[in-house]
Amino acid sequence: MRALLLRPRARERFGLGPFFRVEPLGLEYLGAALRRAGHQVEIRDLRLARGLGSRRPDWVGLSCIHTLDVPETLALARQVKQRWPGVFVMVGGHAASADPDAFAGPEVDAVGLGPGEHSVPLLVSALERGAALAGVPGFRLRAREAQREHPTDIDPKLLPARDLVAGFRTGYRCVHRSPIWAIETGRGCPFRCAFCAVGRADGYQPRDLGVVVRDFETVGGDVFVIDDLFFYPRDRSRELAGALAARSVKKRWVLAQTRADTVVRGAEVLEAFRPLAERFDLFFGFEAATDRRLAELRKDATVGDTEAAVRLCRDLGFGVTGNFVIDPDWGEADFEDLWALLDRLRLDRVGFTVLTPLPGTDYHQSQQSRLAEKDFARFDMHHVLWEPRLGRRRFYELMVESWKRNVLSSGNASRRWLTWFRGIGVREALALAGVLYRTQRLMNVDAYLSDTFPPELPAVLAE
Ligand code: B12
Repeated sequence: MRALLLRPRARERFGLGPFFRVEPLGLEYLGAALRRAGHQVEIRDLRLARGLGSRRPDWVGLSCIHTLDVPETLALARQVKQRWPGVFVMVGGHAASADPDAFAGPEVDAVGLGPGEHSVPLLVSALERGAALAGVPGFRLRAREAQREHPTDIDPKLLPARDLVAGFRTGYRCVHRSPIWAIETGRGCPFRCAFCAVGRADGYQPRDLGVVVRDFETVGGDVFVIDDLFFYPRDRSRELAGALAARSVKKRWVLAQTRADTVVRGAEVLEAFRPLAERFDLFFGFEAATDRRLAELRKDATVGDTEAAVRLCRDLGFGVTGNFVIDPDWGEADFEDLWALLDRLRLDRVGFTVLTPLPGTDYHQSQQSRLAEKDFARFDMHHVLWEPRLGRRRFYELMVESWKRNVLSSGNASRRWLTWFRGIGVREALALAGVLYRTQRLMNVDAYLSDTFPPELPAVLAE
C-alpha cells in the first residue's frame, strides 16, 4: 500500500514557532514501521512544501501533535478527501490521542491513540485485505462498533526513517541553528502535573540503548533530544551517557528538556553527559515562583529545587532556559513573586506561557466550564481562553512587563543579546536578528488584545 504522511502547516500567531521547526519524528517512526511491513511511504512536511503531490496514495496519515494545529489538520483532511474522494484518512499524534472527539467528523476515518508503529501497519494490512478494522488495537474509528481503543507501546528497536525528510532537512532549525536533528531516547514522564497530558499516557517507555547510540552516531552535529523528561530514569541515563562516551560520540550542540528536581538529584548523571556536546543547553519547565503555586500545579518540585538546579547547571557548564506559566487567575502580587525569583535566578533565557487547559489534562477537566474561547487555534499558550482575574488589558500588561524585564526586549536586555551574537557566523546572526524582530510582537499588549475573543459586553450595552 502507498502511504502519504503529512505534517500540516503551522498557524503561528505568537511565539517562536518558525524558529523552532523540528522534524516530524513521529511520522519518521511510522515510515520505518510501514516500510518494514513492505509498504511504500512518502512524507510531506507542509510547513516546508506546498501541495499534496501528484500521485494518489492508497491512504493518508496526518500528524497532529499540538491542539493548536487541530483546525489546520481538519482543513487538510477535508482537502485530501476533496482531492482524492474515497481515500482513507487517519490522524494521530499527541493532540489527536488526547482529544479524539475533535476529529469525529466525516473527513477523518480513524484516529490513532498513542504510538502508531505497531497499530498503523496492522490497520493498513486490514485495509489491504478488506478485513474488518474494528479488531485493530490503538484506534478510534468513525464507525465505532466493538473497537479495541487501547494504545499499543512504542517499538524500542526501531530507528526513524530520516531519509524520508531529507529534502526538508535544511528547513529544520532551533533559533539560529540549522539544520538540526531530533532524537528520542525514551517517551513519557512519570509525573502528573495538572497542566500536562504526557504523564497520563502509559508512563515512561525507554528506547533500546544500542539503537539510541546508533541514532546519535548517524545524525548531524546539532541535536534536540525531544524526550519529555531527559536524565530519567537515573540508572538508565547513566548507562546511556557511558555508552555514548564508549563510542566517542561528540556533538556540537545538544538541547534537552528536563526538570529541576531530576537534575538536582542526579548531578552525577549530568556530569556524565556533559562531554557529549561542546555546548549543552537544558530547557526547564520551572512553571511557578512559589511553593504554593507549584503545589497547585501538582509539579511535585519546589522553588528550592529550581534555584539549586540553576546553580548546578552553571557549575557544570550547562546553558539554562526556564519557562514559567502565567495563570489567568493571578493577581498583581503573583507577578511580583515571579519577578523577584527571576532577579535571583538571573537566567539568560526565559519564556512565559499562559497556563492553558489543554485537552487530556486535569486542568482541562477542572476549567472546561469557564472556556470562553472555543477556537483550538488559540490554544497556543499565548492567548487567554477566559477573562483573566485582572482583566485582559492589565493581565497582558504584566505579561509583557515580564518579557521586557527579561531576555527578549531589544531595549532592556540588549546586553544579553550581545552575548548571544558573540562567536557566531553571519548566517546565524541574521537568523538571530529575525528572532529578535519577531519576538517584539510578544511585547505588544494590543497585539494580544486584538487577537483575543470579543469581550463580553456589560448587559446594559448589549441591549
Ligand atoms: C518536539 C516538540 C515540539 C517541537 C515541534 C515538533 C514538530 N514536529 O512539530 C517544538 C519545539 C517547535 C514544539 C513547540 C510547541 N509545543 Co511541542 N512538543 C514536542 C514534543 C516534546 C515531542 C514531539 C515528538 O516529536 N515526539 C516524538 C514522536 C516520535 O512522537 P509522536 O509525534 O507523538 O508520534 C508518535 C505517535 O503520536 C503516533 N503518531 C504520530 N503521528 C501519527 C499519525 C498517524 C496517522 C497515526 C495513526 C499515529 C501517529 O505514532 C508516533 C510514533 O510512536 C511533545 C511532547 C510529546 N510527548 O508529544 C511536545 C508537545 C506536543 N508540545 C506541546 C506544546 C504545548 C507546544 C507549544 C504550544 C509550547 C509553547 N510554549 O509554545 C509549542 C507550539 C508551537 C507551534 N506554534 O506550533 C504539548 C502539546 C499539548 C497540546 N495538547 O497541544 C506537548 C504534548 C508537550 C507537553 N508536555 O504538553 N513542540
